Amino acid sequence: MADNDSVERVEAESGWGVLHLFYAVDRERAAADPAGAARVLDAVAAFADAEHQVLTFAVLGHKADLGIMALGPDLARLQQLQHALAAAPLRATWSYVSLTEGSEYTTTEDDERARLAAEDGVTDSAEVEARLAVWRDRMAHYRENRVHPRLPMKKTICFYPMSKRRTGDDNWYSLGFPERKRLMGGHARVGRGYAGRVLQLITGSTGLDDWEWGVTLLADDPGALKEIVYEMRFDEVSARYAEFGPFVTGLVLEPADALRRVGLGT
Ligand code: 76R
Repeated sequence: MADNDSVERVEAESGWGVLHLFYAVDRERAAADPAGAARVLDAVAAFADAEHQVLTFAVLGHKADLGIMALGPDLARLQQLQHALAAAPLRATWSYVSLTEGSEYTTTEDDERARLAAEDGVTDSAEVEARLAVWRDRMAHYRENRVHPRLPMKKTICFYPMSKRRTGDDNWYSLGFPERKRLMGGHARVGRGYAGRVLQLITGSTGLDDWEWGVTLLADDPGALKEIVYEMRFDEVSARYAEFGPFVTGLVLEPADALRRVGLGT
């Protein structure tokens, strides 16, 4: 990837590109290619910079051996990473393309003002303003993390794609905005119960890949991955309106460690 800079950047006006890549190690090619691991490490190192990030993981189960989640503003750089990896002794088993996004259901200032009055009994205008200033700061940070994430190293990762249902009476897209927003409020409440235990990155893929979102969950405790998905199944947004693709789970490791664990490199 030495010619990174010679390729024209391709960026979305809003949102970063996210590529989930899944590979099986090609044992025959790996045995014949002592530089196999170095090819992967070089490709990953050439991709990563202050904005472009890669998480590597050893996959549990037979859907893949190695998982690579790459994200950053430049889709051309993502494609270059994918292309560089094609030279390694790996066989692609699956991939997923999405973009980071803000949410149309995020709490607005008016929502928060109403909540302050209803739940916290705060109506004095000076205090409302002070509370809103803190809230604005937190939300700006939250939105920034969602659209321009820098993912932390957690021990385990789970990735799956999902869509909202569009059948019969259960058509998410024929609901009005206030109803969707109300339902998403319940979803967010369940999610907030996992603050600090599960980090989620929801990336949009409508028009880009086979499902509507990619869901990436990171947690030190693999049990938390199971717990959050289970609890969400009871929430109406998931119980009634969600459809899910395949789930892949892995152990997040530094790239060289991940490669060793899957039998590439020493
Ligand atoms: O305002 C906000 O951005 C926070 C509220 C919020 C939104 C809008 C939120 C909170 N999510 C939002 C949107 Mn979510 N989320 C999932 C899954 O397995 C399943 O059943 C569903 C997969 C999980 C585990 C999860 C976790 N969320 C979305 C959307 C887009 C919907 C749309 O635009 O129509 C999807 C597809 C989706 C799916 N969600 C949270 C979580 C968690 C843990 C939170 C709390 C985050 C926090 O407040 O820190």
